[in-house]
Amino acid sequence: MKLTWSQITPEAHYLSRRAFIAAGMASIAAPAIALTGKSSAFSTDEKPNSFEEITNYNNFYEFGTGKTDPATYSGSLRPQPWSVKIGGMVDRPGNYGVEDLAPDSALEERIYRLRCVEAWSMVIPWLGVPLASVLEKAGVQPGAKYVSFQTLLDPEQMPGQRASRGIDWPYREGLRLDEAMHPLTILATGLYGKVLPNQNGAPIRLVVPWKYGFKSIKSIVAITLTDMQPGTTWKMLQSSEYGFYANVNPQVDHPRWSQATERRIGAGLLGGRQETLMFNGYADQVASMYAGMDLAKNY
Ligand SMILES: Nc1nc2c(c(=O)[nH]1)N[C@H]1C(S)=C(S)[C@@H](COP(=O)(O)O)O[C@H]1N2
Ligand SMILES: [Mo]
Repeated sequence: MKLTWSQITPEAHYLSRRAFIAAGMASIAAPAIALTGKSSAFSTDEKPNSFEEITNYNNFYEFGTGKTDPATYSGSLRPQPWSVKIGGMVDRPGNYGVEDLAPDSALEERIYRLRCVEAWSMVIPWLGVPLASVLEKAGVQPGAKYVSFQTLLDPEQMPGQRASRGIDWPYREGLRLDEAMHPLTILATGLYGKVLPNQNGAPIRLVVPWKYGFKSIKSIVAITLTDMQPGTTWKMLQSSEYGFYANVNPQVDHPRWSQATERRIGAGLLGGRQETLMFNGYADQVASMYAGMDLAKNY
């Protein structure tokens, strides 16, 4: 039986309250509502990283490229009210409120490994809903083959967008439809039993645990169903280094570094490196989607 986070740590509330204060402006804006999620057989029983680690070591270039920049500067993001424009090859296009796409009553707790392409990793107790449940609300049309996602474009709320950093804002990501419909793929609206902090992609972000972290796009404002592979930010920036698939694969190195091992954040300077697993340890669930594909070419 899987325990939920609150069952494992009765002191979670005390700890997260401290973290809440430590994380500064960005999370003070989030209401201190306790969210609960049904436990899931997809959760790992590995020890989650602390709330402090998860909310102070981030990649969110819209707020700067330093790991602490998102925690320091994301207070300018206004995650409420927020709607997601779902369009393209769907029966019911329109603007959907976050509370309708991911009602509190539907939330599941998914404790997932997150493996960044930069070779660090964490374990994060997300709260969210299957992306499939959201796509079913909009009604996917038969010809649709891909799903594309866009982050908010607003340099006033996201000052990092004033600098190009080679990125053609907004940040964009995409999945094949079968990947999008896979039960491991979620849209997260919370973590550690609370509303998603701004630095983690408030109010709603993608989580695809078998792919490098850059696929898990934050602060989503648009989801579009298409019949062509959509452009994706890191591939557009440097396609020789970052592909569309971006499946975690210890056998296919990044041109500038090995992907064979990873540094687990918080595991300590000495004991911190561990082997990276194929599909980030989710091979039993996802490998069949890539049967017959050359994963060295489709990186
Ligand atoms: N919009 C947007 N989404 C993003 C990013 C970003 O810079 N902008 N960084 C990605 C990368 S590289 C990683 S590793 C994860 C990090 O998620 P976390 O900060 O919640 O751990 O977010 C991904 N989603
Ligand atoms: Mo990343």
